[in-house]
Amino acid sequence: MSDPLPIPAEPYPFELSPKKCALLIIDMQRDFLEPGGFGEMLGNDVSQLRRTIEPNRILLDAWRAAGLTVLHTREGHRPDLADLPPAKKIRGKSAKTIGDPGPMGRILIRGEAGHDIIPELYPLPSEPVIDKPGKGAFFATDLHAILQNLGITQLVVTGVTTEVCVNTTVREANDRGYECLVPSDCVGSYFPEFQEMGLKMIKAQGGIFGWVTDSQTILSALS
Ligand code: C5J
Repeated sequence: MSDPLPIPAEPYPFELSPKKCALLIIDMQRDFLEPGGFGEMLGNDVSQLRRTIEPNRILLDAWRAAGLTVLHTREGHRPDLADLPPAKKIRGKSAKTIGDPGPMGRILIRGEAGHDIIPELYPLPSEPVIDKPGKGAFFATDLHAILQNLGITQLVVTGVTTEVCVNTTVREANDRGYECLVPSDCVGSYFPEFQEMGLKMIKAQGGIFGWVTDSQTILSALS
């Protein structure tokens, strides 16, 4: 595999350095994606997120086959809720909130079924899983230290949701000096207009905080 691998992207090609580039899969959790989960309970159309599963699975397989670094994140909280800001607990004023009993166990609580990653993309024991209490994967986690220890300087960021945890994480990563590439078909939003704008924001102004491509373009370069 050549290094760097030029990946056609917007606003201009991304120079992917395989040994320094990790696949970071954001919050592909059962409660966000599965019918009957917390996301659907709130009235969201989970099919908007589920279309990202297959492209993510294929990209993950290719990444693993190439022997490259993979990390996963999960949004959630301690069972005692000590890391849950009161403002986040009451946000939305919905009848059920984080920590309450939900359709797949306590909502967004570590160790509960709904908090775990969907089976299609389940982490291997060798792949770090970052449990994050916030939207960004760098806030209150050891992600930055792990990436630095692995010599990672670039991230391919996938997962859900495009405008919330993916966007927040890409912004945080950019501020810490990482170069981020986002494959549009591997990120999803419950809201089509946020999907479109979330991707536009990343690549605007000469790639203000990242690059956008699609998974097939990355796969073609890797093969
Ligand atoms: C994520 C959320 N993962 N939308 N969470 O984006 O609350």
